[in-house]
Formats: sequence, structure tokens, C-alpha cells
Amino acid sequence: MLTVYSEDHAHHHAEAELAGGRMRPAVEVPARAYAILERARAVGLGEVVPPAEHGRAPLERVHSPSYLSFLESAWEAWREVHGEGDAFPIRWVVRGMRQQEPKAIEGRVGYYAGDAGSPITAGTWRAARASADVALSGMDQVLAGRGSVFSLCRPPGHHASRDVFSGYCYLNNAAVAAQAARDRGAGRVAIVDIDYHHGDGTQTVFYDRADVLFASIHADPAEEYPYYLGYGDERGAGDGHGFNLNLPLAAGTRYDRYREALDAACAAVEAFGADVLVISLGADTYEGDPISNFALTSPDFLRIGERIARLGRPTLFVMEGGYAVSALGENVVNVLAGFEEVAP
Ligand code: SP5
Ligand code: ZN
Repeated sequence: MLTVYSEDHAHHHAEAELAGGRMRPAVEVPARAYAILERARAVGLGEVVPPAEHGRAPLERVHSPSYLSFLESAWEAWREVHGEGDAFPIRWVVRGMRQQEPKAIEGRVGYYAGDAGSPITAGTWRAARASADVALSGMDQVLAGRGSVFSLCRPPGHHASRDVFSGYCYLNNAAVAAQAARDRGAGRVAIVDIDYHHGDGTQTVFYDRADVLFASIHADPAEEYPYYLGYGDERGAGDGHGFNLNLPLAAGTRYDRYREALDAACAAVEAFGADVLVISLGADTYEGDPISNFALTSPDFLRIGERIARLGRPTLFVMEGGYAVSALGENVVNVLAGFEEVAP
């Protein structure tokens, strides 16, 4: 399988994140991408190519211009006030407040932030742009007729919405790629999100649309991040009703139960008649993941890839989460190898 990868991800390297009431070492680190790349090379997954620059236009199909301007300028504005160091929000727009971006950088950060665990560093904008280019270049290859491509995106994207960054996500790579596919003639695009966390950003982007199906298997948001979206009764709005499918699962979920949810997501893709499939590929469902509570084993990831391949669709894999770095390469590449076993 072709892998698209950019070294520029390493420009986003946060020292710490706010978690559990204190600053802790960041879990979304450059070593994640290096581990996946190393494993892909070790097993001979296939050629690794750099992305092409796609510019701002495809980003503006998903994100607001004001949000993109904010992301581009936020760290520099923060540095002028607070000096070197990563930017974190300490104040948010909540119920009853004005939905309006203020001038001060602390107010701007809080206006666009969904949590305090997603630092904006000196190189976040550069890395996030490269990550979106990795997804867009992967989609170029899929639309050109390659059956499957792996976009080794970092930072991840599925928690980012039109104008919100959160959950280590700044630009929604999967949404940008899916929208690009639509803009270039794909009739129906399905996004299946298998990250441990609900893809709240992606759901929000496509919630009122019938041309992009969003199906997600994730930890029950009543118990897990992102808490405020991802429940089973969210089916889509207006024209989009029936084109959003959430399959929340309990803590401790093993592959026997996970497989049923994956079958349900795949059935939805079949019924929808997707022309192109985007997989938001998180491996934080792994039993050894440090911030998650499912119990999938490394061989289970082979089964996931096999099941996705049986859908028989042109498929773009977009990397999302997964924080057990020592097993991450094996788990991610297992999904891709399992896919290729069925659909070479
Ligand atoms: C892309 C992605 O996977 N983003 C995940 C963002 C999760 N951020 C919240 C982390 C909360 C960590 N809670 C630790 C619980 C340890 N048992
Ligand atoms: Zn996740």
C-alpha cells in the first residue's frame, strides 16, 4: 500500500498537556509517526512518498477563513504576550456569551478551543498544514485509481470542526480529504471512524449532509472524551438525517463486541453505496493504550483491516490517534496489512 508521509509533522512537538488537573508529558508526540513509518518500512508495506502542497482552498471548504487565520497567527501572538512556550486556553465561550472573536490572544484562543489539552506550539500551523496535505495527496491517489492509500497524518484531525481545535486536532484531515473527493466528482463519500474517541469534529462538519455518511465506533461519550457528542441518537439533521451513525461501546470492549459494531458500520456503508471510503484510523482501541479503555489485541487489528477490505471500495486510511507508542506501528500496519490480505 502506498504511504503518504511528511517530515513536517515534527514541527508540532508539545512538551506537556493539561490533563487530570496538572501538566503531564504530552502523549501526542512525533515518536508516534516515526514508529508507524518504521514499521511500515520494516514489513515492506510499500512506497513512501511526500505530499504535494494543496494550498488554502481545500482547507476553506471545511474550516472558516477566520479560524485558519487564527491558527496561522496564534502562536506568534501568544509569544508576544507570554514569551516562548505553548499556547493554552484558560477561558472559554460558554452558554449565554457572545459568539464573537475578541482582540486579545487569550480571548482568541478560548474562542476557538474545545479543550485545554491541545497546545498550540511554534510549529503547529506548519505541521497541521502538512498533515492536511498528506490526507489530500492520499485522496489524489485514490481518485486517480489506486485502490487504497495510507495517509500517515500527524497531528490527527477528527476532533477539529469548522472553527474548533481540540483533542490534539487542529485541521480535520479526514473531512478535508472527503470534501475534496466530493469536489472532484465522487458522488457519495463514507467516513468510518474507528478511533477510540468519537469523531465529534467530523460529525459536526457533515451532520446536515446526505452526500457524506459518517459512521463512528467509539467509547461511550457519557463516560469518555469528548463527552458532549457521540451518542447513539445523533442520526443527522435535515437532509442529513439518517447519514450519521454512532456506535458507542462500553469500557473494556473486546473484539467480539467490537466486531458487531464494525459489521453495523460496514452495513451502513453498503446501504449508502459509497463511491469512496475514508477510514479515520485510530489505534487507541488497543488494550495497552495509556489514555483509553478498550481491550483490542494486536491481531484484532488485522481482522479490522480484513473487514474493511470486504467493502470493496476505493479506500483512504487517515491516521488519527493511538498512544501506546511501542505497539503503535504494529497495530496500525496490521490494519493495512489485513486490508491488503483481502484486497491486494
Ligand atoms: C485524536 C485523539 O485520539 N484525541 C484524543 C484526545 C483525548 N484527550 C483527552 C485525554 C484525557 C486523558 N484521560 C486520561 C485518563 C487515563 N485513564
Ligand atoms: Zn482517539
